[in-house]
This record gives sequence, C-alpha cells and structure tokens, in this order.
Amino acid sequence: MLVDSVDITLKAGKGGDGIVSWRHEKFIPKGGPDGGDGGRGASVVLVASHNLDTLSSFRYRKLFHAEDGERGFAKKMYGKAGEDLELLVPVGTLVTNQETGEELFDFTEENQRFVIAKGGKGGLGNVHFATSTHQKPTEHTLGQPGETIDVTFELRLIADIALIGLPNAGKSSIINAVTDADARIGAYPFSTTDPILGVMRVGDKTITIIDLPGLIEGAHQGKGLGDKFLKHTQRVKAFLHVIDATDPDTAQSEKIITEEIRKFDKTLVDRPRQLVFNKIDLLNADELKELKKQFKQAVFVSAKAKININELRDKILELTP
Ligand SMILES: Nc1nc2c(ncn2[C@@H]2O[C@H](COP(=O)(O)OP(=O)(O)OP(=O)(O)O)[C@@H](O)[C@H]2O)c(=O)[nH]1
Ligand SMILES: [Mg+2]
Repeated sequence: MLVDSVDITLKAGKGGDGIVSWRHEKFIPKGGPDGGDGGRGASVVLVASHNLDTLSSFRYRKLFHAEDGERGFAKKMYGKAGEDLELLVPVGTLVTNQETGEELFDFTEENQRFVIAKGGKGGLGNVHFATSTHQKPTEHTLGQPGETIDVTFELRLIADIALIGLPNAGKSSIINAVTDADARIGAYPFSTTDPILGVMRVGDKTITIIDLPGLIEGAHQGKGLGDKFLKHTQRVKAFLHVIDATDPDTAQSEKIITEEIRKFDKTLVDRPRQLVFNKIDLLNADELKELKKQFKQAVFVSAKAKININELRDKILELTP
C-alpha cells in the first residue's frame, strides 16, 4: 500500500538542569559554588533521502522524541548535550503544521535538512550567580523544555510527466509502452488504484512518468477514486492527456478532464498538456482522418498494437527539455 500522508508528533529534548553544588575543600565544609550547567536538549532534524520512496516508516509509530540534555555536575562540569534525532524522509515530502496548516518545509532535493523541533537550552549552575557580595548563591536555572510539534508529512511523488484521463482510456497501457513500468492493465474502469512510476530512458536522459487512476466528472467532489492523487501532479512539467479514440464524444471527454484539473488547482490547466488519442487500431481510416482534422495538435497512437509509439516518445522528449 502506498502511504502518502501521515500525522506524527515530534518532540525535542529538554535541556538539562543547572545544579547547585559547593566545592569540597579540606577543612572548609562549604566552599565556593561549583554547580555546572545542564546540557542542551537534542533537536529533531528531518533529512531528505532518495533511498526512500514511501512514508511507511511513519505508519505505526506516531511519536518521535529526541534525547534530553544531561543535568550539570559538581566541579563546574557541564551535562552532556542530547544527540540530535535525525529522521529520514523521502524526497518529495511536504511538511505542514497540523494546527495552523502552515507549510513548514518542502523537501525537493537529496540531503536537504530542516530542524523541525529545537531542543531546550540547558539551565545554569549556581557557579554563574556568585558576585563579590553574594558568595554562596543557591540560584540555578532549570533546563528549558524542547519544542513539540504536530506535523503532517505528505509525499508527492516527483515525476516529469503525468498521465491523466478517463478510466479505461489506456493510460497504464501507455506507461508500459514507453517506460520500464509494469502497470496493471484491465478491461474495466479503475484498474489502476494507486499511482505507478515508470522511467523512460533516451540516451543518458531519464524521464519519470506517473500513471494515475482514472478521473471522472465530479472527481473533485470525491466521485470515483476522487482527485486525491492529483496532488502528485503539482510538480510535473507536463501532462499526457489520454483519450480513448473510440469514445463517441471525444470533445466532451476532453473537457471533463480539463474541468476536473481546473477545479483541483487552476494553475495546472496552464501547464503543457499533450492530447494523446489511444486505441487508433480500432478506428477505420475515415474516422482517424476526421479525428486528426478536429485535434490538429494531438498524437494518435495504439499502445496495444504499438502504433506511433516512437512519435509519442519524441513528444515526451519535447515536453521535458
Ligand atoms: N484495442 C486497443 N485496446 C487498448 C489499447 N490500449 C489499451 N487498451 C485496452 O483498454 C483497456 C484499458 O486499458 P488500461 O491501460 O488499463 O486503461 P487505463 O486508462 O489505465 O484505465 P484505469 O486505470 O482504469 O483508469 C484494456 O482492456 C486494454 O487492453 C489500444 O491501443 N488498443
Ligand atoms: Mg490504469
């Protein structure tokens, strides 16, 4: 199962307390102050990694706690600072504050780091409070609490191109034809239930393509499988909009999808979108000619009969300069 959103609590370490202590010297029962400072509490740090591609490591554990700092010691010794807790998240993770909805960090590159919860400062020992007129200070301060934050991690798979279209148009057949993917193909709607990534290699160029479950009218209101997977398209460079060439009303089918993406995010409609008519093996010459006249910028392919697949690959290259 693809885990693409998790809610978790991150808690940084508390600072160690500063302490009250006195020097032990021969014949002097209570020497000068020598209480040391507490160590800093550890922070929680998020680090992006390409080696992960899901959020499944956060599926069962909901609380992550970094170490507290150690309290101070006699002889002015500091307590040890806590060791920062580093949590790996996949590249493509967006972190938001659950309470305010504020976007805190968007991990787009390998090894990006973000301190999400800062550890508390250590307290001061009584050694700091001595003055010439106040030689036996009993003041000290406690370590400060670390920050605690409730966050949501959301994974947006990063792809260059997204395949969109009505169910059964042949999106999965197309990703299988142009990439190394092995997506499930079915002669029924919604055979794809989770996004699938595939890689198309041309020379030393690699283009990542994502195949999404089909959209239907009302997807933005949760119809069909809804529009929840469209968030994975927010970073794509372009869309391949797949239409079943045998559809009795291709113009209307094209509009339904365009409207659904507009309703999801109106900026997506301005992104380059290549229309791809699939299943042309089922059309006769006249029908194909008519369709070509109506949609001059489109590509006409058959994923199953492997017609015009190279032309489609060239288009994909043009869309991802
Ligand atoms: N004749 C013909 N059939 C095709 C072609 N491409 C796909 N099909 C068939 O159309 C049906 C749907 O194909 P899929 O690739 O699963 O379609 P999809 O768009 O991924 O469907 P969803 O995942 O349900 O949205 C399957 O029965 C395929 O075999 C084609 O070029 N020609
Ligand atoms: Mg599919």
